[in-house]
This record gives sequence, structure tokens and C-alpha cells, in this order.
Amino acid sequence: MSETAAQVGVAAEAVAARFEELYGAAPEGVWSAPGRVNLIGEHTDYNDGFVMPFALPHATVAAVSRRTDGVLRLHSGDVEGAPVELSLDDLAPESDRNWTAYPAGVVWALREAGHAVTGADVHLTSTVPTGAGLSSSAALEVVIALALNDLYTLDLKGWQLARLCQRAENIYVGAPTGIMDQTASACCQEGHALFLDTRDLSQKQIPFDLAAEGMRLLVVDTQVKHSHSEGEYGKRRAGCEKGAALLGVDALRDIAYDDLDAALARLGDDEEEVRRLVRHVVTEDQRVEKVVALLESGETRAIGAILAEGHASLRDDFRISCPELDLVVDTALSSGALGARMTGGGFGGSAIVLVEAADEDTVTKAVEEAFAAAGFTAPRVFTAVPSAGARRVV
Ligand code: GAF
Repeated sequence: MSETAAQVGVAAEAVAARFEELYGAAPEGVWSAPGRVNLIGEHTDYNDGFVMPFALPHATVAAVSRRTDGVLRLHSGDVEGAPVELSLDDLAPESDRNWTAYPAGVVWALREAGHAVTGADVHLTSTVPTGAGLSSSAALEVVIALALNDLYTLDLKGWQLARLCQRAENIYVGAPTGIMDQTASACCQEGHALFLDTRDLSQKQIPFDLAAEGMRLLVVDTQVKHSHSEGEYGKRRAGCEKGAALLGVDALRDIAYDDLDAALARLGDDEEEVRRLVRHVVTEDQRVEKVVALLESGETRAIGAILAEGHASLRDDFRISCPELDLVVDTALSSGALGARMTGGGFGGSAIVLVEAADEDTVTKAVEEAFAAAGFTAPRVFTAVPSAGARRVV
């Protein structure tokens, strides 16, 4: 058993025991859904483009039982207080600003899609850091969707659960996110990165075992918190949609890289912001395809330069970086990293750093020292190992 599987096993026992204390009977089962990092392909998912996330060992673990009386009881071991009790008939979009909106939103989305979910008792806990750009929200949604899929024998596939979870997040929570995070949590596989076409959700599992090749991927959580229900994410999305409309395509994915210059020239002088957004999305899709090709031909070290290009594009064209993320990337690159970039939605959160295993400590120390010298909160650094997607653990 891998270390990760052992950790989830331990968490599952504790979560089941706490469920029994809270609700007076053992749960019908325990499920786990991971957070993710995105290797490359940022802000491409709501443009029908390509992404390449992999699952983290950090996960949300939930003990769940069915109810038949139209009641949903939700409890988190990470939040003070008694279970929150909701009536399924009262669930309504944007009615809840707490963590409970995510699981309640999934139940709402399932019922709205016609699935006969009649209630549930839930106790959960998570090791996915919140607000760190590592998809704690998706892990919370997907673990509930998978548990209810199994318990109510809905027979939905991972990608279908991801779509329902995205709907919960977009409509119920009110955050206009794409489909990457939920699909990553539902569909990733241990030892692989997921090459996902977000237009039709076709997928390819790409072997991604850096340890075997003498490398590491560090995640640097800058501790700068962010939230996608705040306005900047939505503004970027609206800007991309405007770009697609001005260029007469369904989505920016439809602009071929070779046609980019001509497309940019067609945008008016007063569309400088849209021009930058379009350039990021079209070049980022191409970076994903380049990374896939390099990994498939065994040239893993060469992806480092593409990660760094991706960061520059997110910083200068998409304008969603921040001083802490830039400091991680600049320091990592100047202290010997093969590549580095911000990951996730931006405006804070985490960066990833590709290093030779032998350079891991030097690069980590350089980043920590640079943060101290800049007067920033100390970052949290860990090594990311591509881990399993959502699954039943008990
Ligand atoms: C966030 C969103 F939830 C994703 O859908 C995606 O757009 C990402 O930001 C940026 O690539 O994680």
C-alpha cells in the first residue's frame, strides 16, 4: 500500500468513528476526493481548451449515509459547531455563503438533474489547504457527488459527476469556474497527469513519475488567500468571451496558434486588454500540447522552460499573478530550478517548481529566504506526488 493510501485509510477510520458519535450509527461508507495542482493549461478550461492537472495526496474524506426524509445534515471536523441541518426542498442557488454551500450545491444539482436523492448525513474532514489554489472546493464537491452516486446507485461516470459539481459551483455557490478542478478530482490516476480536452472532456492519462527520473515537483503555497467568487476571475472569463465574440468563434480554443497574429490584428485599438487575454489563452493551449509531446517522448526536463513561459504569460498578459507568486518563480529559476509557474486561478495561492532532486533543498531554502527578506509570510512548501482520484475507501 502506498503511503498516501495508508494515510487515507487512517483518516477514513477516524472519520467513520466521528460520524458514529455524531449521528448514532456507523456510516454506510467512506469516500475520498483529492485536491490537484495544474501542471500547465491555466484559464483555458472555460475557453474549451486543454489542461493538464494531477491529483495531490491531500484529500477530503467523507463518511456518508442515506436518509429518506428530505433532510441533509452536514458536519465538518475542520469547522467548529454541531451538524448543519438543511431541508432539501429549501436548497436554493446563492442562498448560502458558508462551506456547506459546496456539498448542498451538489445535492441540489443532482436533484435538479432528476436524480432521486432523498437526504444524507455527512461528516467530513480535509487535508487540502483552503484558498491555496489547490482545489479544496472541488474535492469537497466531488467527494459528496461520488458518495451519493454510489449510495443511490446513480451510475454516473467521473466526467458526469464533474459536470454536476461544476454546476453546483457555478449556479449554487455562484463562482464562475471552469471544469478542470472537478474533473481532476474525479478522474485523475496515481502516477499520471491528466491531459484533458475541456470541450468534450476526452482524456488521456500521461505517465508522470518525476521521482523515477530524478526530479521533484515542489508546491509552494504563498499563503496569500484567494476566492473565485470574487470579481477578478469572472472579469477574465468575461474578457475571454468578449474576445471570442469579437473574433467570431464559439470559444478561444477555436483560434489556431498559427492564426494568432492575424486574429490579434483584427481586434480594434481599444481592445488591448482583450488582445492580451486572447494571446494568453491561445499560447497556453499550445504550451499544453508541447508539454504533452515532451512527456510522451521522454524529454521531461524540457518542460521546465515551458512552465516558465506560462508564468510570464499569466503575469504579463492575463495579469493574475501577485508579488509573492512572482518571487517564488524568479527565485526558483535563479537558484537552479528547471521551471516554475503559478498554478490554479491566481491572485494568490500556489506556485509549482520543477527541480532536479539534488537541488530540492537549495531551491526551497532560497525561496524561504527570499520570502523572509521581502517581509512576506513564510510559504508552505511540499513535494507533490501524482496521486489517486476520487474513490470509495470503506
Ligand atoms: C480555478 C478554476 F476553478 C478552474 O476552473 C480554472 O479556470 C483555473 O482556476 C484556472 O486555470 O482553479
